[in-house]
Amino acid sequence: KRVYITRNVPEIALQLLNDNQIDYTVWTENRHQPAEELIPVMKEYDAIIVSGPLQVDRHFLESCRHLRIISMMSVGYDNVDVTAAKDLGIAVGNTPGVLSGATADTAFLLMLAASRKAFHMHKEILRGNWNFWDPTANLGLELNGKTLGIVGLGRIGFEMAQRCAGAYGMKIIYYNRGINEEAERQLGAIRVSFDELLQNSDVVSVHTALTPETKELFNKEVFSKMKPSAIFVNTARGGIHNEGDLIAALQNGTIWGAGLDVTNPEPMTADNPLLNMPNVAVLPHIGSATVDTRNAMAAIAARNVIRTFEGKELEHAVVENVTRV
Ligand code: 8YV
Repeated sequence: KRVYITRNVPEIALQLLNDNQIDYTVWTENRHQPAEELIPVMKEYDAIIVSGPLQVDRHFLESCRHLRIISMMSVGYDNVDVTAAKDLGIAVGNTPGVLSGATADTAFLLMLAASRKAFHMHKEILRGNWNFWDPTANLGLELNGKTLGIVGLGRIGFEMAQRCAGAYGMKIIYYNRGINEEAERQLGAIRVSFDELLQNSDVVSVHTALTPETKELFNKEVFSKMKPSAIFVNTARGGIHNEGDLIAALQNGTIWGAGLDVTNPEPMTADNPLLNMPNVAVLPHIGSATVDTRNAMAAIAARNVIRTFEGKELEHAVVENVTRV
């Protein structure tokens, strides 16, 4: 049995594969290997551990003769054609739960950094502009007692809501397909329509998957319904906002600020106007990037592969393990 691993992964994953006498190849070059380059190689492999933006489409899957599982080292799987995997009898695993705290920390950090223009101030100091103090300069917004609107109240959204309710007594409203009883009971969260959320939130934080329904959900029209004092936070997927519309909304004062761990496209270039806006904080997709979380993600990704070879159910399945058709 052989496993292809698309990026360097924490040692724990390799240890688990070694312990189970499973051979693996790790792509170690410092660039993402594109699908067309990987396809000819994949004929030799029974499993793939995917980290990063590899496009796993129907053509890719049809070309992998022996593939039994796509083991995502991520919670998101928007880059995988799940229907094609199902049709071809290829399992798909992911790593939910273990990254919720770290990702919510990143959302919280970005919200706070945007509200106090922290990244911009840091840049000014690096430029030698420490003495730009003035009583009317550098003014941010406070979060205490404000309203947080969560779009997609799953595990990560819940952790973000918990942090904001705990730290600032923020009122939590949410837009979600279903009711989140735990959030309503524990945090007094109130489920509202999308428009109500936009109109009433001081911070809108996105925690939903990228799907055809959420693709560019945040566009010119949607930003125009938000408060001019609102902060938009996206730690989910860059594809959920239209970046041109976001830039325009920030430039013309439609909304106040933004905190982004994900951009559209990724990577963003250094000349992106978002990087020069005082009220905007940007990070390079580091939501789950802590030692503890990445170890936990790598271990689940490896165990999902091992369990597939043992004919067992996956630890976390997007497409359950079935005999390959
Ligand atoms: C990963 C993520 O870092 O879990 C996700 O969906 O976006 C991140 O945790 C990224 O997908 C690389 O695997």
